[in-house]
Amino acid sequence: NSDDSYPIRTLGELGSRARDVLAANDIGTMVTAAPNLYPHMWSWDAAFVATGLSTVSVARALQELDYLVAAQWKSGMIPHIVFSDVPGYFPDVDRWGTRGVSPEGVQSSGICQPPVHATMLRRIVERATAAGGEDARLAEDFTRRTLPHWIDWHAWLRSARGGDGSGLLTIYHGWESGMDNSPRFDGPYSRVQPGDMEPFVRTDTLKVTDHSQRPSDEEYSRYLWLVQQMADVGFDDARLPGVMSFQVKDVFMSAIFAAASEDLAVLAEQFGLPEETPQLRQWAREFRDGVDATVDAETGLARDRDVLAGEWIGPPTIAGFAPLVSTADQALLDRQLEIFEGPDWTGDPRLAFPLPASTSTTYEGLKPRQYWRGPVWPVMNWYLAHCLRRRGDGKRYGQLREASLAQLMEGHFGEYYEPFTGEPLGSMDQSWTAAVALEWLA
Ligand code: 9WN
Repeated sequence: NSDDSYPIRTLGELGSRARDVLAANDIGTMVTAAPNLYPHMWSWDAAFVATGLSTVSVARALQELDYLVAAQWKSGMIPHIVFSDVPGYFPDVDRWGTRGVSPEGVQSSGICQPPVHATMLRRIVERATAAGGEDARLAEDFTRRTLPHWIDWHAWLRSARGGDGSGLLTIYHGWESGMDNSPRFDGPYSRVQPGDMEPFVRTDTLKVTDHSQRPSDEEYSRYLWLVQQMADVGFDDARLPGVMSFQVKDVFMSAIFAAASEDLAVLAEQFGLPEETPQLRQWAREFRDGVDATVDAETGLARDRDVLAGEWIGPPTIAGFAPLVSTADQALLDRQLEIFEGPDWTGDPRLAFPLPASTSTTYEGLKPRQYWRGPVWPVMNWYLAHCLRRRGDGKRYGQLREASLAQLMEGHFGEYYEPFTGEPLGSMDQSWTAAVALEWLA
């Protein structure tokens, strides 16, 4: 780790360093999300990590998804954290209170995260099929075996979180969105009043010693209060709407669900469950329409909805680009791309690299160093670019690729980056950052 290892000099070296990061974070059973801060498996991280791993080994990539799917709850929910035995992350499985609720032998949290899995599995299958031979056989066997589980996962999301016909999924915790402290959730969180609960000590602030890069203590007490509210009703899906003091229709997660349902339909058609495809395509349509209907005519951005307050959520965050993921409406797509490339987003001339920040860089609440309140997240850059490429937009994929690779050459595989200086922030050697570096290079 001498100073002359930074920045990285060649793309070849970037690739080999990314592979080293994933290998170092691999504890055998899982690739942990990050070496110190996150010593466990996170649901959506695992999906991105798997696609990155598949550039190295399809077998190892599938093993990652297998480990996640083995933690699926009886209901169909795939939990947001599957715990390893490595200590040091809070809240741990005991604080979650999921023992006896989660499947036997599984240590997990009791909430979910965005369903990017089917989309990433489709990507891995395409890569393996193109390679042929053993890789193709492994991917086919894996997909045939696990398809019912992914379908159950989508069916659970649709029924437990999206059964009201809105075409939008409800989240009961900001952690479920994967964008924990985004200003999207400031309104809903302002109405969460923590009651009596066991005291707690955070561990994240021991690891990210500049605390201004992490959520505040006040935010954490609300996060923990919501965990307690769920644990008090035994994580019973039917009771959550009656007890939870945070309920948001998450537009970005809904778009991911729409796109992934379409990808799952393609896999089902190809690998022996064609009878499932009409249902999957129906969900894809329903949620695509749900997402489109949230768009604010004035700003052109999609919006979340605060269910309890009955209000649309205003702040301009990256979630506003949900239609880039899911829409089939060309005029809406064009408008979104214009905004995406305009001065409030990737066209802001002050940016170190033309990449989307987690909130608009002209938003008055922008906090360029704080987590989901402003930094640029490499994993989001690749996911959005992947969605554009899927639409046939190779040009924009190429532009985002060039900017992303330029950003990553500083060499630390940061969890997130300061938009104007390009400084890596949060955890270093973050697995999904290394994984998307490999995708950009593939
Ligand atoms: C809580 C693992 C996860 C990501 C999330 C990111 C962060 C966890 C935390 O880290 O959340 O789930 O402790 O801050 O917000 O998107 O999956 O990388």
